[in-house]
Amino acid sequence: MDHKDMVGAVLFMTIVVCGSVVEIASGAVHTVGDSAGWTTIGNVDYKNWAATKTFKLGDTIVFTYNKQFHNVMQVTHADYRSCNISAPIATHSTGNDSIIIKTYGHHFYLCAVPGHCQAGQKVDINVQRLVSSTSAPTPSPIALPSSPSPSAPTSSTSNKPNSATPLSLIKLGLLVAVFGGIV
Ligand SMILES: [Cu+2]
Repeated sequence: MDHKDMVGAVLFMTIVVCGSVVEIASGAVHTVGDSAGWTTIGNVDYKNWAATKTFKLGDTIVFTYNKQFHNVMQVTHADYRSCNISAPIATHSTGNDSIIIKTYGHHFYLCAVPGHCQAGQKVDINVQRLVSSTSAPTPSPIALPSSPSPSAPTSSTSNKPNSATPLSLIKLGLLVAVFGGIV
């Protein structure tokens, strides 16, 4: 391995490591039920808990509980509603389960111990597509008669493509540059 290869390898590793750190740092961690955890004690309102959070792709959902008394089962919407535990999508039972959310939409979880789901130990983690790009949640489409901005001739509502792409493009560009340097 000559010097040029070494430089290329080091650069490549640096990019990989930095990229990973950025991606890890970008995901929030949500402990279900906050300090109460995953339990039937105290009638925790998990629907209310979820409603106070904004879930994004890459976020980590943590279930903390006594594994002697509870578990975590991911189920379909129908099984979530009916507390049916016979066809789980996934089951977790360590007592400290971290689940990274990788897909949009609803993720339904319940405790499969008899009676617990019926008692309210169930939660719906919903990852919505367009979350924080327009930070103002005011639903006022006919707000002010402001003049249309000349810099934005097209629709101002289509702002989703620029959420994740710049970092990826930079990474890709650097990779191409590094490999170009090696070859
Ligand atoms: Cu339980």
